[in-house]
Amino acid sequence: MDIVTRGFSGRRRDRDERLPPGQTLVSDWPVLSAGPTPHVPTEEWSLTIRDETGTEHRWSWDELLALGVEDVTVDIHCVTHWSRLGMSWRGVSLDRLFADVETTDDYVMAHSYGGYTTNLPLEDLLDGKAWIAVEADGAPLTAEHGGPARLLVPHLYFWKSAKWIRGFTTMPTNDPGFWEQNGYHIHGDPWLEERYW
Ligand SMILES: Nc1nc2c(c(=O)[nH]1)N[C@H]1C(S)=C(S)[C@@H](COP(=O)(O)O)O[C@H]1N2
Ligand SMILES: [Mo]
Repeated sequence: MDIVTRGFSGRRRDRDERLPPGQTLVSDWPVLSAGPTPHVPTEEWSLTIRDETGTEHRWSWDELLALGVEDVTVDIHCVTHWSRLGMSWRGVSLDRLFADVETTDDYVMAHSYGGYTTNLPLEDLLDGKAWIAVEADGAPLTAEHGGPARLLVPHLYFWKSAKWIRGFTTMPTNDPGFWEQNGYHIHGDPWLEERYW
């Protein structure tokens, strides 16, 4: 990957303040996938939230977009020490999806096409903190970066941003997902360097 040294847009001090401890800026966008890339056509794609009663809330591709897309500019931080600042994304806020869901559970497991999982407290997904992203850098998400849609939770390390998202299951306890079972931190705040445990 290219490490940014000079000429990156933004004042150096501003960049430094936005870079969590132990992170290095990159100018390209590395691909990190634990397995093969699923290819899911949007006509076959759906997103499901399953709550503790077994009730399933489901959105087709068109239904997802009909909830309303928004543009966000955020920084992303990978636990393998690279960060990208000021990335532009387009997606649907998780607030819109969970508006319909009544749950007393405090946690969710995110599930992806292909089998990847990652766990999150519900409070890290709500109040404008997370999106189902469908575009990045002004173009539809490529399959390698999680298209047609991925979870985007920019305030946590990027392994929490599940590519090829297919849904969420609510959970009463914070059960570990794929990387969390393999030594990554249960929460993953880059400002606290919650990398491994
Ligand atoms: N489904 C799925 N989502 C995933 C991964 C994965 O292997 N499978 N890798 C995670 C990790 S470790 C990172 S750093 C980011 C990488 O996203 P990118 O390849 O778009 O940079 O996706 C995260 N989401
Ligand atoms: Mo990662």
